[in-house]
Amino acid sequence: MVVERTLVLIKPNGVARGLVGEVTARVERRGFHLRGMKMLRVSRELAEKHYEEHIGKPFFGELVDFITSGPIVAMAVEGPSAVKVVRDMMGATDPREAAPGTIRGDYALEIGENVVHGSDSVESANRELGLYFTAGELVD
Ligand code: D4T
Repeated sequence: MVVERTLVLIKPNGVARGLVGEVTARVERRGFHLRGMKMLRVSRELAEKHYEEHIGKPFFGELVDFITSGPIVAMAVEGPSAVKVVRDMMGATDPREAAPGTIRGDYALEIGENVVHGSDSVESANRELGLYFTAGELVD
């Protein structure tokens, strides 16, 4: 069994709609452990670092505008194969294609406002956790 850590973000529309408890409960009830959690307002600088792979794409401006538009909740989530399992729980990036029972399949309709983010690889998770948390903000 490979225990991994991944970054989960509850995006501004998820926080505004009162879905913090719902998303967190799903993650915890699945059996994952929270190793860090905070609410923050994402700066444009942080957003551009987080989404650097999308620089130059047509949706990049809107992506940065959206993630900086209000407070988010960031979580460091740990457990077996956390990267893949958490993304499976979130469903497809485009919520219209996300299966019912997934977070996006139950709570979203627009790709630009898809409620949650989950790291897409162990390498991305390590990089992204380092963007959102200092070592001292994570527990073992
Ligand atoms: P995030 O990063 O939000 O978890 O999304 P994914 O990992 O599932 O998907 P992604 O990196 O391909 O896209 C990042 C972010 O951009 C938005 N987006 C994406 C968009 O608004 N229009 C698009 O055409 C695409 C591909 C949604 C998620």
